[in-house]
Amino acid sequence: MSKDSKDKNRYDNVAAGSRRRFLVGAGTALGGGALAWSMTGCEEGTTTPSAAPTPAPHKGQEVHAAPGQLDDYYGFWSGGQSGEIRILGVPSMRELKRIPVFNRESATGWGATDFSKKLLGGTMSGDTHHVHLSYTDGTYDGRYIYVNDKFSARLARVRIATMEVDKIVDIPNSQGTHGIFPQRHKTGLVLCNSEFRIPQPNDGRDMDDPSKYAAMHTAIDGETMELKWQVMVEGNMDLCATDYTGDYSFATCYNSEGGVTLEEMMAADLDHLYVFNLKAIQAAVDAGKTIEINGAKVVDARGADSEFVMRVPVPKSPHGVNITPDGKYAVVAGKLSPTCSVVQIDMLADAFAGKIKPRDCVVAEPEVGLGPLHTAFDGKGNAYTSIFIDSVMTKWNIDTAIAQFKGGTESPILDKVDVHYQVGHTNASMSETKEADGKWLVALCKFSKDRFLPVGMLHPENDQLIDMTMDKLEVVHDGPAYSEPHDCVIVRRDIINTLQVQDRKDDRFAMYDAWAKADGIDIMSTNKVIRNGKKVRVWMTSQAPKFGMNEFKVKAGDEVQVIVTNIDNVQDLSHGFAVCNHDTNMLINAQDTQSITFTASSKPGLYWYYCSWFCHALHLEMRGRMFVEA
Ligand code: CUK
Ligand code: CUA
Repeated sequence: MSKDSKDKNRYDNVAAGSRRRFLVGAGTALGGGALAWSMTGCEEGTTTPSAAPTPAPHKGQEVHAAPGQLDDYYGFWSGGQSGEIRILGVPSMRELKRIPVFNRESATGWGATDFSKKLLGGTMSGDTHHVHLSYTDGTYDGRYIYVNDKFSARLARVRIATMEVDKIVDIPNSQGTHGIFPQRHKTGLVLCNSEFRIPQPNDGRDMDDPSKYAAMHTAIDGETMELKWQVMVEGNMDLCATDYTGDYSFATCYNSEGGVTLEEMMAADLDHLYVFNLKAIQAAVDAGKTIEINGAKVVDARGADSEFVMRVPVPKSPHGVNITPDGKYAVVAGKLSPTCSVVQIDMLADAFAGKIKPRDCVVAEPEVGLGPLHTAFDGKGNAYTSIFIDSVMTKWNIDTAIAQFKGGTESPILDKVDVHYQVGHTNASMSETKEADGKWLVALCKFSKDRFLPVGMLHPENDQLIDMTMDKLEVVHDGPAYSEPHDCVIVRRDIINTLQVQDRKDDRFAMYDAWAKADGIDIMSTNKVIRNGKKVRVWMTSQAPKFGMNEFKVKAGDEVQVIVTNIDNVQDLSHGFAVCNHDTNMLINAQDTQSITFTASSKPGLYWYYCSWFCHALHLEMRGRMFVEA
């Protein structure tokens, strides 16, 4: 038997065995067999590549982008533990750029420049899971990208015009900031879930008393990136979503048990979708009905349902929550239940008013496969749910699922396509807007196993592209990805407009302008060394292929700040500034200014500085001498 067919059999056996169980408990398929299987699908030891059979020619949309041809969509991928955001072209799946966010990056100097250091505050790693763009009137407005840091409870914002981070905010009283989602009716609040429950306040009290732990649903102002309020709830929160009207935000709660071990967290057959009533919360905040914890205004909504928070019971350890493009339904993926729960949003007001029970708002619960995680939409009434354990994408019809829930006999399941392997997030072109267009679906697979040449113990992930314009879903591209994208959004290219040269409008420039004013210099033309005790500030221009200064002198151990302004006014004419043997490099784009501060070597001598980004035929000659005097 070939390795492929052996693996296929093993897959079939596990999947068939697991499907018999409606709910999955600890020690059954997910707890033991299936997950263990997914981790050990390959034989131990070394592997040799064995290619899958050549697929039949694809009959749907054009996938390949020929040389020089542009993609129709931008894909914004989170970078997981790499701490970054990545930009891909869709459908070619070509990686176009990485935006460093919470990570230190050598190429651009992010995390080393003065501005990025100020934003990062010394925390140089991050875990980005969820990347979402700002909205106006239910669709992307092309202004900002928001992304979470799960490691250190932060939210960052990228200005789309520059594709650079312009703000980072710390989220207090939170650990494991995971799901985030901006409001969709306007650029308003960005809601952020803390996944891990902690004592409140977390100051050494109640450390070993989980009954006292709580989690925060936090609202950050998407314009100012300031903390507005927090709502404290008893259960943990995983994924986040907002409606299209500004009334509600949502959080899945997989640990309503309040457990601290795996077994405890998986005990209950029903957990919750938390529904947050944003107007009631805002009214309480405005009326001062909050408590203060570490400077945050906190609405305490623990325990029972209230005007602030309602708990819709859904099976079991739910993960993703996604809102249909028409704004009518929240689709909650069951994770440990092979179902998605469809919650009708316009029934929530009656449930808040006590006229119906929260569970009455669940209007469908189709069986979609084992381990449903996330759902995308085509804007034509169909949903596409990623199924982790079965390694499939399931296409299902929402109206048929609702009819089935009322007793109808037609199956809502329209198609299932194998993906390779263990798909986490999925998303589709414009899926999270009212303009969902049903063109391209991606499956972000956590394991790639035999799909690529072996590259050592850590395999790439496999971001697969699926054509969703035909009756049958068809995988049309394997996209190896470095660890570890969780989520992505796919955005029509006409929405994204970026600068070719810097417009100098970010906060960063106010900082340089203040320094220039203090030093009495013209930032765009002055080349000057200004000494202030042990501190030396070097103002320098760059214009291909020369720096404005061929040499400067400092003393051993000086604190040296170099501020470089790239006065070239030409698209893609970027320079770098690197100082040999000083762990110092930064990128300076056209018409941009960047600054970096370092300590001059304790060893007197000559240290060359040079342009590290290829800019000109005489790029190698673009350098100068830093003399470090005793
Ligand atoms: S989570 Cu990773 S697969 Cu962080 Cu959105 Cu679902
Ligand atoms: Cu300037 Cu290379």
